[in-house]
Formats: sequence, structure tokens, C-alpha cells
Amino acid sequence: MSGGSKRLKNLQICRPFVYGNMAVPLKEDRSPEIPTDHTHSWTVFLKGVNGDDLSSFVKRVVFKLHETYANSTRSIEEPPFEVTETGWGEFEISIRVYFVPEASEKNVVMYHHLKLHPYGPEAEQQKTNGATVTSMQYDEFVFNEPTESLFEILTKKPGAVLPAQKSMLVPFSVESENEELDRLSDAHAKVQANIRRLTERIHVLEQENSALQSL
Ligand code: SLL
Repeated sequence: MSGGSKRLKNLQICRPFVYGNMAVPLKEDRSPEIPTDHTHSWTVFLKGVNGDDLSSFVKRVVFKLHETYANSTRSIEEPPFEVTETGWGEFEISIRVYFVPEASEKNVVMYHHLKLHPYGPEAEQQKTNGATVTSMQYDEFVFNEPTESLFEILTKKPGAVLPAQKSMLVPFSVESENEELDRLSDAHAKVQANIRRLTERIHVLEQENSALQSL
């Protein structure tokens, strides 16, 4: 066995990343090469949070587009791991990540619904001013019992961890996780209070019922 392929027992190491797409409506002054039925320009991407480079452990990312696209399987061998295209429709893109050989890890796949059109309360406003639409997910690569080599790669340089504070560019952070935890514990407290209130109500009704029965 070559050095570093031994696995480190009882150890788990995670690396955060984001994937998704941004899209903008095509303008009047679009290039003549773009087919006339295309309405948007978009980019689907997979990247580290906080601009971190994933290529020390990600070997390639394969984006599988809708079969209406020529060469619909796009293999990106170096960062930025992204594909820019124009088109007219939304569809599901599979994003398959291959790790460097030293990692001895199976590839992983994520599915992303390409979003071109805004929806929700701001939709109409965004539509009229041609704003960029973004649809992005936060996730983490979780390596269980990594090889010594992978461990070394991942811990060699600092960074590649969740940033402390949120910002316009980096919506995913320890701060936003804590906010989410606060929201969850508020909701939990509300549910508990409701359960208590309803339990008391049931109790009262049961007492009234048995009082009526004994009349
Ligand atoms: C839909 N089910 O009907 C989806 C399919 C496919 C989008 C969307 C192709 C561009 C090209 C394109 O935009 N496909 O022909 O190059 O909405």
C-alpha cells in the first residue's frame, strides 16, 4: 500500500460548499449567435464558501444539463467549477463531484433545479427590472475516516471552514446558523406552550364531562 492511504479511525472531517445558479434575462443587445428563443443567460456553479478553493481535494465536477443542450454532459476539471449557458427553460441539473485519487472517496451527486424566474413577493418587481435571480444551497462534504493523505490535504492550509459572520456575498456562516438555531428554539418553545395549553383544555373538558355524567 502506498503511504497515506491508511484510514484514520474515529475521525470525521467536513468541508462546507455552496452550489446553485444565477440567471439574468437577456437584453435587446444580445449577441446574434444566441438563438432567438433563448431568454436567459445563466451560470451553474459549485464553490467553496468565502471564495475558498476546493480544488485541493475536488478533482472534477460534472454538470449534466438538459438533453436539449449540445454536449449536455460538461466535465469541469479545474476551478471555477461552473458552466455558463443561455436558454429558455428551467430543468434539473445533476452535479457530480469527483475527489482527488488520494482521498479514495466515492463521487457524490447533488441535484439542482436551475432557476431562471423569480417567484414570491419580490417576483414582479424583479421581473420588471431584469434583476439577477440566484438559487443557492449550502452543503458540506463529510469525510468519514479519511485517508491520511486526504486529512493532510484538508488540514494543510487554514480556511475552508464556515465564516463567522454573514455578509452579502456569503450568506452561509456561523452567525446565520446561530440565527437559525434561535428560530428553531423559539418555534420549539411556542409548540411546547401550545401543547401545555391544549393539554390543560382537555383536562378541563374531561372534568366537565365527568361532572355532567354524574348528574
Ligand atoms: C421545460 N422541462 O419545458 C423543461 C425543459 C429545457 C431548457 C427545459 C435549451 C436551449 C438550447 C433549453 O433552454 N432547454 O436549445 O440550447 O421548461
